[in-house]
Amino acid sequence: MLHNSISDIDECLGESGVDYDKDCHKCTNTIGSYTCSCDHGYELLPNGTSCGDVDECERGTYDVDCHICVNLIGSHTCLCNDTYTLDVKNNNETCTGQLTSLLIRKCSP
Ligand SMILES: [Ca+2]
Repeated sequence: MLHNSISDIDECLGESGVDYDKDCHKCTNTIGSYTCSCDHGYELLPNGTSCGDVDECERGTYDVDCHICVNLIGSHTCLCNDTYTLDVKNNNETCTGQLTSLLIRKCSP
């Protein structure tokens, strides 16, 4: 017979990879077990205790300003068309136009 919280072990107070899943980002103790929540860019896997990468490219959840989506573990980035660069202000998840051709001035020798 379980004696409620008295017999419960808080796995979350233990060691990652030993007492709770090493891929569990935020462990929350429950009576008799534990649950996990995952960092941005990850989702809880069906086992309920580990977090896995979300493939934003496959799911099509990336921004329209991302020319070619490249999945990364925990995030994603983009390949940009000519004259565009990754927008660091947007976590490199979009391409931003850089008018580099207009900024290069021809210098007469
Ligand atoms: Ca990803």
